Amino acid sequence: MAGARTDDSGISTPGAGEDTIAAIATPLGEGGIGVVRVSGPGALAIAGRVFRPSRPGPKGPAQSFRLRHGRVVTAGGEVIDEALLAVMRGPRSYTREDVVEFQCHGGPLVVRRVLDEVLSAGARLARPGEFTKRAFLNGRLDLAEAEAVMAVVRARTEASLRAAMEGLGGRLSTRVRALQDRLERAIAQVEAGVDFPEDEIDESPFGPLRGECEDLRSSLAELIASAHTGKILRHGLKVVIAGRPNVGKSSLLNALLREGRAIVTPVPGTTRDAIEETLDLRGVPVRLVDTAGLRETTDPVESLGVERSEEWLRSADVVLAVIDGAEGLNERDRQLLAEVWEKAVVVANKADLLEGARLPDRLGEEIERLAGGRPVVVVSAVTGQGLVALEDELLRFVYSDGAEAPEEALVGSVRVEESLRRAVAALDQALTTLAQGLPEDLAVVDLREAWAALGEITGDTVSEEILDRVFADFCVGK
Ligand SMILES: Nc1nc2c(ncn2[C@@H]2O[C@H](COP(=O)(O)OP(=O)(O)O)[C@@H](O)[C@H]2O)c(=O)[nH]1
Ligand SMILES: [Mg+2]
Repeated sequence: MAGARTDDSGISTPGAGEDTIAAIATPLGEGGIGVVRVSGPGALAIAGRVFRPSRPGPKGPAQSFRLRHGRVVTAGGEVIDEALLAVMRGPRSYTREDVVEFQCHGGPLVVRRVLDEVLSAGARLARPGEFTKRAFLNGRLDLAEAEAVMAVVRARTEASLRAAMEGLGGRLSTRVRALQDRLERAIAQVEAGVDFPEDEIDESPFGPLRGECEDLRSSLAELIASAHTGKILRHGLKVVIAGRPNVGKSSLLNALLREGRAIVTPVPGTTRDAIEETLDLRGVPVRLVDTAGLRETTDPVESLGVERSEEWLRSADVVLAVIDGAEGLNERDRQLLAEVWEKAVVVANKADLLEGARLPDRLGEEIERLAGGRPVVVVSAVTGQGLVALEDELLRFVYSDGAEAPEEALVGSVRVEESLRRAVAALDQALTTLAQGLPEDLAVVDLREAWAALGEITGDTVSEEILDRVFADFCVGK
């Protein structure tokens, strides 16, 4: 069993596993099997109390990694279910504690009753993420990997899953630890230099440290840049479809959702003023928002609606500024383009009504001028012309210099991004100190701070508060 962990900063986190926790690990509902998971020092004893094997097993403790068939029974001897019992003794288990799992029939009531029995036999109900938290506290996963567990669970598209699996495989953690090692070496060198200042008097002592700090800083900046892609792969690219009435916004949404492109969320996130659907666009989750009613009123009293639509536009990663290619621009189109061009893809719809299915030169030139060189795609929501090109444009927003493929999107969490930014700020401070020609040992404080900020990513230097925040986001039973 793990004791309390204490790190250099003196922050201690309570050891996992004084008690034994239990939860339903499968979704509630009808299914092939339902799993009740139990972890902690009492797991085996609890299994002994509620589980009657159908055949007498080997004497002594149950064998690890063997399934046993039997029945789950109440204290009074009533049979609740026929089940398989899996025993995974610590430390070779998910939490590194003794773990048992009951594989029951997958009905909501039967699984619930098995859990109740396990709780009466001495376990306590697990909090969300508590199994993974124990895995972290017992050193099986670091904090970045623990976060990746939930990213894997939540992934709904191929690229999202690939990025999450990189995190679970420890790629981010490895990179971060390597940077921490370099910081440690730099600190050690400075401290050695401080102890023996006369020895090094002739060599320019500030040069190498400054170079190393700049190098570290750019490695961190690269990781931060990958957060752009990482966050999109976790939360979806938010694409807001905007334009005046009748240009074909709703038709465009439907065309983009057409067969072959799976809708990720079966229930559309409908709000009063917009419809949102998440679709799988070549492996990338894209949240398409049709701002029904966006500026569809000329009534100034309805300014609330306008404010809302402004909010939608602000929150968008990309705005599809839809115009009617056959009608050309009016004042409202021009206003919209002026407002959103920076993150816009201009979509000239109704190409099927255009001669030769292309924009008249003068219209094309005006759009070019208004949209400051942003991409213009000519489409038809009716015939499907131009939709593939539009998708290409959308995907261009996903990958960046920091990450050109899902595997490179190592940073997907805001928490990690914040820690990286704090490490960069500390290095900047160190660089300022060095640039001012102040003694190197003054920069050591900042280097230590950068080191500690990086340690928060893997959880080596982390407060209980951050831990609670990370695991509160988990599902029960994970
Ligand atoms: N010919 C043609 N008509 C279209 C196209 N897209 C939409 N429409 C028509 O334009 C009208 C308005 O479309 P709608 O999607 O409701 O526009 P919204 O008000 O911007 O959501 C409807 O009658 C659509 O059938 C298109 O690409 N070509
Ligand atoms: Mg509409």
